[in-house]
Amino acid sequence: MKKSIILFSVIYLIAAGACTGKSNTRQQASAGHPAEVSRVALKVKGLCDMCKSRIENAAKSVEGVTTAEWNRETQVLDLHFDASATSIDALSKAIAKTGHDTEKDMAPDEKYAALPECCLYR
Ligand SMILES: [Cu+2]
Repeated sequence: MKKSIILFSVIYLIAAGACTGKSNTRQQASAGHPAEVSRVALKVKGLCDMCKSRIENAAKSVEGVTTAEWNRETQVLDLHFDASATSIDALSKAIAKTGHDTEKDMAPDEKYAALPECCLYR
C-alpha cells in the first residue's frame, strides 16, 4: 500500500515536472522573443450560432490565435493572437474564406452561396 502511494507520488511529481518544464520553456521562449499578443476587434457578418462556431473555428484554426469570440448582437469578433505568428489581415482572409464578410474582406460568392440557408446574412 505504502509502495503504491509512493509510486503515485512519483508519477505525479514527474507529470507535474513535465508540465512545469513545458511552461518554463514557453516562458523562456517568450522572454527571448516577447510574444506580442495583439487584441483586435474585427467586424464579421453572421446570423446564428452556426455562424458563430464557423467564424470562431476559422479564426482558431490559424496558428497563433489564442482567443476568438464572436458576438452575434454586435457582429464583433474579439481576437487575441500572437502578432509574430499571424496578422489581422491573414485572419480576416481566413474568415472570409468560410463565407463570412469581414470589415476588410468580402467572402467569395461561391462560399457565401454554400452556407446553410439560416446563415445567409446578405
Ligand atoms: Cu448561421
